[in-house]
Amino acid sequence: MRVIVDGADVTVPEEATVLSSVRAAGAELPTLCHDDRMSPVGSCRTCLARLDGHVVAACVTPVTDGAQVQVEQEDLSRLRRDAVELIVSALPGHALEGDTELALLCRSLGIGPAAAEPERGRDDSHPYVRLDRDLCIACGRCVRMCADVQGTFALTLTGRGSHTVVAPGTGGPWAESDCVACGGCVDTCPTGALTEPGLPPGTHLSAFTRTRTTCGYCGVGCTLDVLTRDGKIAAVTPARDGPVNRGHACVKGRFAHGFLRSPERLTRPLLRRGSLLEPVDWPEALDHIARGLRAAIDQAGPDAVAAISSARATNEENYLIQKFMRTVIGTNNVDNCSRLCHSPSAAGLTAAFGLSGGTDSFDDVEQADSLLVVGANPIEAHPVVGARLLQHVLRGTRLVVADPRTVGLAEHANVHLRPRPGTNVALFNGLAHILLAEDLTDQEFLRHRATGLEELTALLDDYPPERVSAITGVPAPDLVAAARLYGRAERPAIVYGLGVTEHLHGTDGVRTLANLAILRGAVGTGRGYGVNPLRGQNNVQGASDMGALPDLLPGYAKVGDPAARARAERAWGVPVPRRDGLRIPQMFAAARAGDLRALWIVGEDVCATDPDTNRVVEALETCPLVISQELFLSETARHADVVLPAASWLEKDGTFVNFDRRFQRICPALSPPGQARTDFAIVHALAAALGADLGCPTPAAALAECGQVAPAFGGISHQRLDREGALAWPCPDPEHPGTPKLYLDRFATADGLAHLAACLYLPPGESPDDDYPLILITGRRWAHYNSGNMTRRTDNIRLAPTDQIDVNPADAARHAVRDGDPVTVESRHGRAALIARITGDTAPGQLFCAFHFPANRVNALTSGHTDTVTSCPEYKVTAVRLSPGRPA
Ligand SMILES: Nc1nc2c(c(=O)[nH]1)N[C@H]1C(S)=C(S)[C@@H](COP(=O)(O)OP(=O)(O)OC[C@H]3O[C@@H](n4cnc5c(=O)[nH]c(N)nc54)[C@H](O)[C@@H]3O)O[C@H]1N2
Ligand SMILES: Nc1nc2c(c(=O)[nH]1)N[C@H]1C(S)=C(S)[C@@H](COP(=O)(O)OP(=O)(O)OC[C@H]3O[C@@H](n4cnc5c(=O)[nH]c(N)nc54)[C@H](O)[C@@H]3O)O[C@H]1N2
Ligand SMILES: [Mo]
Repeated sequence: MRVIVDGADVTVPEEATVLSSVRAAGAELPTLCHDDRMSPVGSCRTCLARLDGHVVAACVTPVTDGAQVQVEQEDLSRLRRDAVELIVSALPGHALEGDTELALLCRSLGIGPAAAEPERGRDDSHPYVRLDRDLCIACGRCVRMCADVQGTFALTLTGRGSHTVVAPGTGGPWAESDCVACGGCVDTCPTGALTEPGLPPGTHLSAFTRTRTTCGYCGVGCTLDVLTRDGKIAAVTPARDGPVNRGHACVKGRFAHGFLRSPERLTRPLLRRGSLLEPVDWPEALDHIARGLRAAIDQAGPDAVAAISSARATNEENYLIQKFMRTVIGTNNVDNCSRLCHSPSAAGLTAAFGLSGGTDSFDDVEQADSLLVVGANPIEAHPVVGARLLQHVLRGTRLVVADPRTVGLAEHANVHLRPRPGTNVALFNGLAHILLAEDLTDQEFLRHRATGLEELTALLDDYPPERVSAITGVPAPDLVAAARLYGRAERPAIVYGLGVTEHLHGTDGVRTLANLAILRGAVGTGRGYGVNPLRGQNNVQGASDMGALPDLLPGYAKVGDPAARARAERAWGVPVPRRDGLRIPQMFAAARAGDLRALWIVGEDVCATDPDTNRVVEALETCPLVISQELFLSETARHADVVLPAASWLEKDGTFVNFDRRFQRICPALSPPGQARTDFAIVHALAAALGADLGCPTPAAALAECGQVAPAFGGISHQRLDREGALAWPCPDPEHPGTPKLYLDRFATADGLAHLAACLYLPPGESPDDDYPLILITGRRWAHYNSGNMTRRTDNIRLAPTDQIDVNPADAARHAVRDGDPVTVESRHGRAALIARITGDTAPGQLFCAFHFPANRVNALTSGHTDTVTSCPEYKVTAVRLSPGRPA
């Protein structure tokens, strides 16, 4: 529609307000109580404008076609100025210092100085959020940010009249509140009442350098602006135009950067001399490695060398590492932590649909009218996605959560299915049985676009609700209710996590979950948003896309396929080994057997995060040359022969691929400390030490070369990403817009059809018995990240100082364990020491803990059982026993 703003014609969308029309006309209004990320309230009276003759608050007033809006009028300016002056009159002098929204506004209006006496005091209890109550104008933006964007509802306004001020809803200090430190309140505060330590009140932002990059923690891929000065990070702010985060962030991306300047950061290479790791210079370290690699190859051939590439590192680094292994060493022994995580997704989704990635973009998933969230805890593990899902549910979308625990989203679910850990295949078969029995399938889709229905139908006869209920422990009526919510929705979507994959039959779990979308015709059509894994690490999708896998080249071409090898050989100019390489668990087994003679581990703390720690340590101790490329002296680095100091994501140039297949740029905000180098530079140096040249002198050149080897990435370049922003693969040529939603024409399988899978339910690798009567589930907590090597070296340690183990009250009573007690947990494989947290979030007979504090040795408990198809560890099911007190 058309609106006239101060005489000028502007075109605005249907839902436009006076404020958005004014902005569309290129004019500005002060908006002290408004932020586009939340719904407007119109309380501060600073955005007054005239609409068809009436004075209105612009932020809350809609416009109609042909409306006349006036902004530049004498009386309006005076009213706005009066409103601001009234607000400022209650504030103390320091209110107008620095570059807050209020200070800038007052400077532009010539208002000041403020002069009230400070009287309400500060709350500095929290490491990241500081409150100066005297600067609070009770605009409520922080409260709405916490509710409307983050969904934590931790804040409220208390007090009366001019004494109204923000406070945690729990009363008491901020540090003890429900706040999860997303930073949204700080970000929106217009006055400096809420600040973060790096940008205290009075800060002038022009003094900082701003670098746009992508978060290097989880796979969500938040766009962040990093503010630096004098070689240090002052603050990280979420970008309003970030395609996934849209101005939001979480405690990790926003605040957990203190590890960068930790005194424990590695700044020099280390070389083992006896029991000590001693600092050496790069030439000596590289020479030692080169001699070790040559010796390994001379003694036992190139397959005696293996590399674990890093899902924390960039695409370009992963590309270079696999190229190094394949062309300089001559082996396919290269893998990445996708093995421990979503390798069953890669295998399962490829078998079902043809490509190794989620089927739809998250923006689409957010349009679903029914969500099935399975074995995922996005509120803690992918907080920005979790917040978006939660808001979607609060707006009325129906939600089924399938998780043995009462995870954050489960509290808002229409149906919460709580299957026994390890029984997903029975659960999904049971849901499929009901879809068929109640005719909730898409017959047309099944006839033309899918295959395998007959076999599946026959199998599903054996999965009626009663039997499924007996296996899973989920009441039959809940199964029926969940199947109907999914089956009757017009646009359902499935989102899932490690609760599906990290099992003995994880790939079967992915296949049988995909069955639901196929039966319902909710994938590759406009009638639903497919099956979407919440990939874990910042670049785990990318590490696999780049071919850091033992059986697959860049772009998922099979190593065994002569045509694929020929394509790579053309680009690389050397033969590519044809035999599949070792997977991570096989690397350790080969090392223990004496067959693997050199292992290069980049950015993975295998002694903390791989299962059955004692056996991993044995492997490293047997292997003659272990190289750990790290930020810190991790558990793994302690067992290495050479430790190489690496740069972190905030110090690097390149790209990551996020969970919905988007390539995004990362740019260095700082230089690496001391002699630390980027993984990119280290691979090149290692190649040079062996007399080889890998080509690809820059990250941009590496991605360009990758595009020649892998046609799906052929249209993606640094230049284009810098110009256009994120691009979802497949993107085969420079004119291609990318493919956020897959399979609209056909599936990428050989026959173009979606493949239903008839998988029998088989029990998990471990079940409770008299010796080990409880089932331990392991997973994540919000404040720490995986091995914890980074987050433990930030102030997040003040938010969560230790790992706790969740115990159901019934089990706690039986084992004489009270909340906060130290406990010992034992499995067939090892023993761990934890602190008990008594909670009904875990079901009786089940325990839950994270693995963020390696010193507690949680992964000494987990078993060597792995997914039968992909070797992904069964982290989610371990039989254990619990006893009060610390280990003897
Ligand atoms: N704060 C934080 N965020 C992270 C990480 C972190 O360490 N900390 N790590 C990142 C990484 S690498 C990854 S892969 C992602 C992981 O993200 P998620 O997959 O969400 O993480 P988890 O907590 O490991 O597991 C998810 C859920 O699976 C459930 N589950 C266990 N067994 C079963 C089962 O048999 N059936 C079903 N239906 N559910 C089950 C668990 O109860 C748990 O709530 O998070 C990423 N984000
Ligand atoms: N019990 C249990 N164990 C689990 C899981 C579980 O659910 N339960 N989940 C598994 C999963 S899904 C995953 S992904 C793994 C994760 O396991 P890891 O990959 O081992 O965990 P991270 O803490 O992410 O560690 C990576 C290491 O890389 C270093 N690093 C960070 N950035 C860079 C970089 O740019 N370059 C280099 N060279 N180093 C860098 C960090 O200091 C850190 O030590 O853990 C697995 N372990
Ligand atoms: Mo992961």
